[in-house]
Order: sequence, then structure tokens, then C-alpha cells
Amino acid sequence: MVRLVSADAVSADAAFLIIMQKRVPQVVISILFIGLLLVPLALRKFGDGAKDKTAAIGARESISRHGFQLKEVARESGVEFVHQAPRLDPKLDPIMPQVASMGAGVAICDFDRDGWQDFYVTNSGEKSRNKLYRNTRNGKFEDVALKLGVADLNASDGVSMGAIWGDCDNDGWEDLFVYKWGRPRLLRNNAGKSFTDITQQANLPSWINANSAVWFDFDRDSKLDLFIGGYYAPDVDLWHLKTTRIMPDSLEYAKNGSRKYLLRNKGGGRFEDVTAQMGMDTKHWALAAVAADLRGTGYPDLFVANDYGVAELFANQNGRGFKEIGKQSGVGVAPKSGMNASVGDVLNQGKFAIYATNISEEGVLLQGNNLWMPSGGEGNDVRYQNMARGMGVELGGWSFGAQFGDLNNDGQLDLYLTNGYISADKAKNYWYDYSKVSGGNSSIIGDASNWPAMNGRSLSGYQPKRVWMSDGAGRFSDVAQAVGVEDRHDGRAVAMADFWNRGVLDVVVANQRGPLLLYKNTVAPANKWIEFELQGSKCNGGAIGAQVRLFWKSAQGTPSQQVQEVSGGSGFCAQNGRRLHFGLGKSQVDKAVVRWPSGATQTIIAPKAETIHRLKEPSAT
Ligand SMILES: [Ca+2]
Ligand SMILES: [Ca+2]
Ligand SMILES: [Ca+2]
Repeated sequence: MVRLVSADAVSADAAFLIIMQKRVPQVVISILFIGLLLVPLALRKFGDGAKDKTAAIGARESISRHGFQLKEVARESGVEFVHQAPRLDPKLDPIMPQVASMGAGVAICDFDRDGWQDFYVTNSGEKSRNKLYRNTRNGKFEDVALKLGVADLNASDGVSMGAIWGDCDNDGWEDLFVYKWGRPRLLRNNAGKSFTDITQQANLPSWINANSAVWFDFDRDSKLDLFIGGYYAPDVDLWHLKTTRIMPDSLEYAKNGSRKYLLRNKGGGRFEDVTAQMGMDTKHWALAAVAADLRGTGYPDLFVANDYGVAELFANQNGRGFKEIGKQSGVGVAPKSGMNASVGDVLNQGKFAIYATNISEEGVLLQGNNLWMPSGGEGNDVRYQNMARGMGVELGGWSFGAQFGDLNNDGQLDLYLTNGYISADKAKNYWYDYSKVSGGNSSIIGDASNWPAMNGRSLSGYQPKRVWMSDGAGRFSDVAQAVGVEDRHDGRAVAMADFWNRGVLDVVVANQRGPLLLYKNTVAPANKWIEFELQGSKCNGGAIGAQVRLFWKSAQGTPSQQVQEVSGGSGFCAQNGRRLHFGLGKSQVDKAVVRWPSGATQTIIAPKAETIHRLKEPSAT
């Protein structure tokens, strides 16, 4: 999950300035430029922790200073979930904590369509149970997984790694796909009252060691298709190893990862494997993926973050196949430990940036996270520049899941990141042994028996999380401690939704071998908001792939816009709520333009703020 190098070669601050010059006044550029000059200084001074700026303050002060406050309320909300890791083949015992280091996932969905967001959480211990937390509207959640038939997915044929919701049969009810190290499972939602396992008839692959999956309708035939990214090769049974040569054969250009799976929905609950035919037959250690219309073609593209290799960008060729443009677009140049894929219209340009996370450990390794900002070009010639350093979201420790969302409703997307790999003995560190092995040749690295026993040592454990607040002018600052995010668990999945229908984004975090955390958000009431819940009639029920483009004027009259897209999975082993949330600050909304996956658009002039707008796709389009 790591390569030992000094620093990321990509530096794009100059290009960033060129972009910024087109859209912000001179004074902002000056401030920004001074800010950029100060960045290296700040990095040296604060290193990876940057705790000085983020000291804990009271809730009232946090709301007045930053516009919001997060309070962890899992237990008082009835959510008591602790993730269990799998116990794999005993031959891996000496390094089990690092092999069995994933599986804590969370996917949000209003599965019973009562207007309140629910969530599904994966567990990974053999015979452990997954949970489906139904929102009981009174501030609490109740686990209905066992009752509805989606709890016992770890009893045989592998264990869960994550899940995504998508209405694959277009009956209006979102179905559940659970990906595993093992046999993937598809569960049909019976009107929110029960689930039926339809894996067999769906014709899914029999075994994938998967850590990422995304629902998206790549060919826009209205039927949701499924992308699954594999990690270990599919012929590896982690409980019954034929060989200990299962580790990556390189930490930079590993060739022994898994194939991918692009499964086209044929209707009637059946899927067909079109991976090679559509140009996705590459082999990597995929850890995260996100689909979105990145190039304005109307078709969803797919970004894949790979561990031990370069990222891939699959440009959708009008539904007829994909062209991998990672290298030419800039996102697939430096090999890293890609562990997250999420998108957001970071500077309100009407275009998506992509955030991929990696690993940084002070004094040992600085890979740096990537914030890929669109920097020009069209079609297959689209270009991205990594602005993570200049914008202040580069160093996040051993980073895993991250999501964009406007946490303080000021009209600018913020970024929540969780991290931490293995928190064991605080006084003992595995980094030295880790470095020794990872510096070896492929036959050394690739064999688990060559890896020194961990013996209870930590590896990038107990890390402070990041809540990066955007200033709207291209800089993020970490306010995690100040706004109440003080946990140090081994974070994996992050997902956001307005759980209590209050017009704010709450955050749920799944931790490896740790408790599920539910951060309830309180936002300064002066900041307004608007939300859109889209229901497909011709497209898939959850309207995955639909976009809302919101146009507004600031209190000073400056026009702005922000685009958001309904997602079938993003981050790391996560899926945000389907409802789109926009913070408005004190701005006036001019209009909202909805683009349904069919391509039909619908314009709503001056939609009311402080309102959840529930829109159904016009059936006549
Ligand atoms: Ca619900
Ligand atoms: Ca359905
Ligand atoms: Ca389709």
C-alpha cells in the first residue's frame, strides 16, 4: 500500500494561478499567491499533524468561527456497531493486521422511501453480521438487517468489504449490491419490506476479491450497470492459500492484481460481462472508483484509484466503450497508493475535480494526496492538474475515504477525510521493517512469508482526521479538532447525508476494527441551503447519473454556479445519500437545471431555499 519515495513530482501551482486569473479579482490572486509562497513554510512548520491551528474549541465558538459543529452521536442514536476484521489463512498470521485491513464500509439510501435516510454497514469477521440502520425519524436508528434478510452475508463464501445501493430493476426500490473478498451478492429490495437474494439468476462472477464497486448506466439504456474493481487476483482464496506469493509484486507497478468487471444490465435481473469488449480489461489493485460525467458528454466516465500503481481514467465513448486516458489527461502518471475516488465542483466552476488519497507519514514517506482540477482540453484530450499542495489538501496521513460536501452551508464544498492504518501498540512502530521489505525486489515483496511479523506494532495508527474547510478562493484549512472531530480510529469509509432532514450534511464514518461513528452537524442558521431529491421514472429509480446545476447570485450580486451528480458509489467503500445538498450562504438562487440521465433537462426558476425539493422525472420526455 506504499512506495518509499520522497515527494510527489507534480507541482501545478503556476497553472493553478492561470486558471484562477480567469475568474477571480486581482486582489484574491495576490492573497492566493502570497498564500502559495507560504505553503512550504507551513508544511515544514506543522508537518503532517498541523494541530496548532485546530485546537478544540467550544461548540458555540466553533459555529461562530467556522459556521458548523460536528457532534458524535452514534450511541445515543441507537447505533452500536463495531467492525470485525476477518481471520484469514493462518500462514498470514504474522502480518494479519495489514492483510486484513479493510472491510469497514457504509452506504446510505432511503431504502424504504419514507423520506428519511437509512444506511447499510458492512462487517468482515467470519460469521459476523452486516447491519441495516433504518431511520426511525425520532433521532434514532434501528437495525433491521436480520429481519429483512441482509445481515448474514459473511457466514460462508467470503466476507463483506463494502456495498452500494442502486435500483437495478427500475421498480422504484433501491437494490443492494454487496462486494466481498468472496462471492458478490445482489439483493432485491421488495418495496422496503424484505430483500431477496438474486445473485444466482443475476449471473454474477463467482468470486472476486473486491474493494470497490459503482452503479452507473454507462450505455444510457436506463438500466443500471455495475463496475467492480478487484484487488487480490480472483483465483486467490485468502482463507485457503495455495501459496504465500499473494502480495503485490511491486509497490509502484504491480502486475499481479485483479482484473476488473464491467457488467452490463440486460434487464430481467441478469448481467453480462462486457469488460474486455468495452475496453476495461486492465489488471491492477483497484481500491476505489467513482463515475461521473467529467467531460460534459452526457455519458458517465469512470475514475479508478489503484493501489501500487497509477490511477486510470476511463473516458466513455458515447456508451460504446471506454478509452483509458489516465496518462494523457495527467491523472495516471505518478504511481501511488490510490485509496479514494470522489468528485466535487470545488471552485464552483460547473466542473468536477477528482480527489484521490494516498499515504504520507512524517519523516518516512510523502506521497501526498491528489486533487485533480480540470485544466482544459475537451473530449479525450481533457487535462487535469494536481492542485492538492497549493490548495492545502495534500497531506492526510495514511489516508483512506474522503468526501466533498458543504458542511457549513456557505456555498463552497468542504472535504472530510479519514485515515489511520493500524493502531496497535502506541510505543512500537512497524515502519522500519515495512521499509526494509518494500525496498526489496519483486520476489521478496510479493511473498507474504518474507514480511517481518508485526507483533502488535502500529503502522500509521492513531492519526488525527482532516475536516478541510474551503474558503472559496482556492484554499482549504483543517478545522477537524475545532469542529469536534477528535477520534483517532483506523478510518476507512466516509459518507454524507442529511439524516434528520434539517438542511445540513451529517457524516458517517466506518472504522476498521472500530466503532461506526455518526457525526451530527449543527450549522449557523444564517447560512441557507437547498436540497434536491430526484426520483427516476424512465431512468433508474434513484436517478443515479442525474445532475443538478444550481445558479445563484451572492449578496454582492456575483453570479456563481455549482454542479452535483447523483452517485452510485464514491470515496472508499462508501456511497453518499442520493439527495443532493447545496449550501447557499446568503445567496439568492436564480435557477436549478436538472439533467436527467436520458438527457432531458428541466429548469426550475427561483426554487425556494430552505426546502427539500422532491422531483420526479417527467415521463413525457
Ligand atoms: Ca428511510
Ligand atoms: Ca429495485
Ligand atoms: Ca445500462
